Amino acid sequence: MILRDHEDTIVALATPAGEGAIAVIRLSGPDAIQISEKCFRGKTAIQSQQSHTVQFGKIIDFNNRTIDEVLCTLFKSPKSFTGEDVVEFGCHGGQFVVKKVLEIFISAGARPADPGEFTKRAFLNGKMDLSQAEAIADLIYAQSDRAHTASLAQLEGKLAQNIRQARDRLIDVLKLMELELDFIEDDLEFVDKSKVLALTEGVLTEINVLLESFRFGKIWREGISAAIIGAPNAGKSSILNALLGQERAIVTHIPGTTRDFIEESLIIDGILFRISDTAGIRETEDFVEKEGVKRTRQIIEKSDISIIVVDRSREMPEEERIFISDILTQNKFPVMLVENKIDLTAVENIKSIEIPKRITKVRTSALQGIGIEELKSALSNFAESAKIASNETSAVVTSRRHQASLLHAKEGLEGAIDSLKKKASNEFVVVDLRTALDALGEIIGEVTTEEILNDIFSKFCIGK
Ligand SMILES: Nc1nc2c(ncn2[C@@H]2O[C@H](COP(=O)(O)OP(=O)(O)OP(=O)(O)O)[C@@H](O)[C@H]2O)c(=O)[nH]1
Ligand SMILES: [Mg+2]
Repeated sequence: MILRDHEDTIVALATPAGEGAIAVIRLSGPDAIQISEKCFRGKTAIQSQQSHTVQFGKIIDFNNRTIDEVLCTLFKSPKSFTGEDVVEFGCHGGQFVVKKVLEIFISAGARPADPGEFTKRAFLNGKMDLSQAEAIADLIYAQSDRAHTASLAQLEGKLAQNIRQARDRLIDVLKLMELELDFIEDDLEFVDKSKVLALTEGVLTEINVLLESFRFGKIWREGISAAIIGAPNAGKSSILNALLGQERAIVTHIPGTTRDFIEESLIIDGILFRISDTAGIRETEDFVEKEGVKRTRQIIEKSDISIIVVDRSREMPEEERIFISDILTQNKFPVMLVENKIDLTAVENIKSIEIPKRITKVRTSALQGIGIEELKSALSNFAESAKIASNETSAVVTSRRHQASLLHAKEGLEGAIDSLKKKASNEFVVVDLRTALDALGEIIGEVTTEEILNDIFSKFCIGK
């Protein structure tokens, strides 16, 4: 654990910047009460105010001028968000007032807080573990129901609980192994290695379950990336607009209208979709076509799902047919097929594509808004199928940082299991078990470096 100098008292605006009915300015630190006292005139001194109560009063500057009428709420250490003395002032929400009040507190001895510093202090004072602190940022930034549920579960400490259990078990194993190391000269073996192996394998299984949960955890937190691809003029931009219910992408009858990559967010059944509209796969010049195909393939590989759009009213060029058949039959990346322009007379071209049964097919007329709801349900079904074994009570890994640490722990455990099976000497097993233990510790902050902390808390907003 890194101990930082917490002698100073920090101040920041805790509500969003800009005009609002009220703005909350928060101070935390050993001098929070004393500094507040200098700038506040209420019925009683803050010193004698009861913790967790509010009193009305005024903020005054050093010339005794009233700056604002405020409500002062006191949270005495250790029963506060940060664990330190915390004073919160509810001011009127004007930008000028806020700036002025902040200036007064700063000249009275407070320091402007760094991003996430309140939460960081809460973590360092043992108010929460690291994964819970991160959950706060996730909760603030949650854009969908699912992201909200997942971050709330993490805030309640579900993930931390699982990690702690796994660590406790590893610590037991390590104690046994290290004890034996002490007696290495005596060539004493008093640990049942098959038991150690079984325990380690048990922990590995749990880690694998958590890693598996990242498949949908990632979706909950970051949403699903869905790319709309297809030939020029197939109606890709029209479909994006129809899904969004607004004219976001430019639609014309000229093939090659969309040149850039457009991405928009859409929530379907509580899941966030990040839908991108791409330039069509070119067919004019040989070179450009190849480039286009290459790029489209890359997009398909990177996206969680690709929506392939074909124009039913147009003969499909051979290259396009081969390309699409190839993608559909490969079964490498999740795709669905949209046959667009069903309001027009269909040509037979679609029939010549081999469409495997597992591929979801939707028929649309983006122009007339037909089939758009079906497309949304298809996307929603895809999201549902991606979250497989999840249930509301099990821990879900949603953060890439946690995934990286879990992968690291997995490596360590696999190494230890390998050494145990090979009957390698204890040192090897111990080193790998320690690696796993530390990697797990990084998730909840039992093992941490200033670097990890700064990286996490710098992503927070100031005042949090
Ligand atoms: N009749 C009919 N026309 C459509 C339909 N969907 C799109 N269009 C028309 O097809 C033309 C091309 O539509 P876009 O949405 O720009 O097609 P795109 O695939 O984005 O084209 P590029 O960006 O050029 O690759 C426009 O004139 C649209 O109005 C449809 O369902 N029915
Ligand atoms: Mg377009």
